[in-house]
Amino acid sequence: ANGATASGISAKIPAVAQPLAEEPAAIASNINYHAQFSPHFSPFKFEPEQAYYATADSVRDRLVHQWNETYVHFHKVDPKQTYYLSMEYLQGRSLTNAIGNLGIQDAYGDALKKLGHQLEEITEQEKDAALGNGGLGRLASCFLDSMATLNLPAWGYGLRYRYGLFKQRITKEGQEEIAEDWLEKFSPWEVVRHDIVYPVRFFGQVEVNSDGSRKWVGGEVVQALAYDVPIPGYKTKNTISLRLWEAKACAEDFNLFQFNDGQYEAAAQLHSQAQQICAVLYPGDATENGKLLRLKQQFFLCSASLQDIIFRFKERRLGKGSWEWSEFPSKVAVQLNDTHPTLAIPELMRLLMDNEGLGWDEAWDVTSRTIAYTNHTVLPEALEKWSQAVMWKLLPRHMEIVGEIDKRFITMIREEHTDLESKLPGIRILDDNPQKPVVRMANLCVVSAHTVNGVAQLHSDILTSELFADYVSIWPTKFQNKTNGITPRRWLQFCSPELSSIITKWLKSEQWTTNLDLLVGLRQFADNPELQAEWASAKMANKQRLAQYIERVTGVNIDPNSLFDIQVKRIHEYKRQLLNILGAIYRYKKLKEMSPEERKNTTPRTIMIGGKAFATYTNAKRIVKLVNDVGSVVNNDPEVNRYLKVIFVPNYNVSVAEILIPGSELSQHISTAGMEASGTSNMKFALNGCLIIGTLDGANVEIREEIGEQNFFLFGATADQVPKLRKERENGLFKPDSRFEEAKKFIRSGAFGGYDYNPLLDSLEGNTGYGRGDYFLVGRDFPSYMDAQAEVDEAYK
Ligand code: 4GP
Repeated sequence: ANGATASGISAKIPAVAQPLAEEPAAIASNINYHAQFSPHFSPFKFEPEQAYYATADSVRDRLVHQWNETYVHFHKVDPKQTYYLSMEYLQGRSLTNAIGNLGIQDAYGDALKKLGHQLEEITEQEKDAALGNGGLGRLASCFLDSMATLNLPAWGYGLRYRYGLFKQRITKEGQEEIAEDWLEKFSPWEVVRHDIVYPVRFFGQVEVNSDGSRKWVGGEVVQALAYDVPIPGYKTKNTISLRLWEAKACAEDFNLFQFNDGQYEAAAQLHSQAQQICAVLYPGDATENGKLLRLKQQFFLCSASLQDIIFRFKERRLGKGSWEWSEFPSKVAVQLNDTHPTLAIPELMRLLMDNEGLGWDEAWDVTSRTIAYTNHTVLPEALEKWSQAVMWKLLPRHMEIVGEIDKRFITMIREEHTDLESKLPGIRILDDNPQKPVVRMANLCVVSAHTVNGVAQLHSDILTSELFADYVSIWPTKFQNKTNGITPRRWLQFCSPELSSIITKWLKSEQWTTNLDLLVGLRQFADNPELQAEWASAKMANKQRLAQYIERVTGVNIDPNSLFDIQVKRIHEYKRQLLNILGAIYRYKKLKEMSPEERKNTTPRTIMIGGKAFATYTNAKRIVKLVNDVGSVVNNDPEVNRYLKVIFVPNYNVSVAEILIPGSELSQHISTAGMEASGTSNMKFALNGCLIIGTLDGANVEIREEIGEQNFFLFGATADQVPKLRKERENGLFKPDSRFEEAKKFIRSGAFGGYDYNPLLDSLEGNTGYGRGDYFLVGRDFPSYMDAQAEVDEAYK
């Protein structure tokens, strides 16, 4: 993005200073028009669901208008374009965001009133578009919003999964996954582009032509069809595209002969194979078939997107007379969202060499100046490695290219960096270990991309000092930090209108919505009782809304006067939801031991935990079960449930976050230091006036600097202490705190039911006996965590 700004998008799309002048009456008639003339339902029905679709159609008309203008404008100006390649986008709902960005929410609210509906109820009808898992996918969606708002010429590319992230249902057994049918009816926010179709090949073989050039032929070819989603910027006409690819077979792939012969499945085999590609987000990859399908998905995204990017480049260059391929990197920036789209590297090389006739050196120069890579995690299991055998089978030409990149890298090290020669087995791209030869995708990215970034300062430091340390002396300027961010529109302005208007009132300006630094202007009023009262009343309103939501989805009544303490994110051992629930269990046990008088002096708390566990991640699912079991006991215990409630918030997603975060007072970001690359919900909570309890990890470090130590309850080991502590633990030198032992013992006693929690608890024991070493240092950090929680209780009073 910086590059694009620097290269000068001279003709920015003019900002629309005033919200579009739209009369509610005219909008109402437009909604009516859609209910009748683009009817997806009987035109005689106008229940909230029908009203939602008609409203969305009407909003989309406005978006399409700006969208077309944006395209024409950038086509004429031909600036450098940023292309974000991501296997995940967690868009959430679009209606509130679209009318908010267009500045027409009041007009739409009034129009709907005229039609007998409430805007809030209508927006509730929308299903979340959850084409992602967690932070990485939501970051991609926040970037799209931000790039549109900054008037950047940017595109997002992704896949149009038929089923997004599963719906989480909580039963007596714990988490159950159900297919999320976000396209059950249809999505009003996408437009199919029947004119934008590219062939994508799999399998086949490489042919050598008489001139020595190579060509990939044979195999299977599927069609990539574009579905475009308009992404409006805030208070600007700039409306960019999220282009999602769907896989289709051609008509001739349907075997009529077989069909007429009664072989229905065989006749449609190629069609169903094509459909599998975009069927689900993250197909299980425990089997060989699953691995192949996932690799197919990744290549499908890369190939279709690059063909489209090259097509657009050529189309625009042709209008400018003569041009050179060497100009490509000054017109195209391709950002890889983690290693999932790494195949863009060999695919761009292939397209340039085999289709466009460039030589290796020229193609390599263009590719490496075009591609940049963002790393989102240091967890070894998330650093992708693909079997060389599977790659040769599915993408033979790409394996030739990857092999050549690897060979040239080795030669370069041997000739120019002899000091690194002994490191070659770890830093080269191919791992030729005969037991399991693989391609290391992160190494391919680091070797090929012109920049590599981490997503918070601490994480970027870990990349250069540990994960990618050996590459730093080869390319000292390649490595950067880009701390993550979030859109303040969705995550404050639209999800907490009360708090937003207070901020705007005191700052006497709304400019903070595009320049968050201006929030510092509130500091001078921090002690003003009037502001404090307004602030507290907005927080209370958000807590009440949250309490109503919790009652609706769990049946549990929670007290808005208790401290609302929230941890929501994917369930993972390194994120340590287990530390949180162990703390809650200890709290419960102590409350039980207190006299009624003593209890009155405690700080009543409602602990809410939400998040999805990957379907095959057993320990994560046990944690979900434990939180639910603890909730069942605590919430039904009349002796103490005025002082403590434990809620598992089911089916956490973007729109649930929009209710939870504004109602939060304390939020937990308690990962083992060094393991959470950044975190982004920490930013959303802090932005909503919520205090944080956390470790010095990821973006917590930078957030703490901004919000001040007094607003951050710090505990736990630091990243540089972790390796030594793990060693100590392994060597039996760790002495657990008695509170930690007590909490575990309480669970083992069956206080929370008969489920066998031993395997989960055993993971917290030392390496001696049955333990698995407490790799995430829950035991080590437990005492300081409990101390920090005690400070929280005091502060809340
Ligand atoms: C996540 C990281 O775990 C999180 O710390 C970070 O904030 C987020 O990416 C965005 O950078 N990683 C993933 C993943 O979601 O799938 O690796």
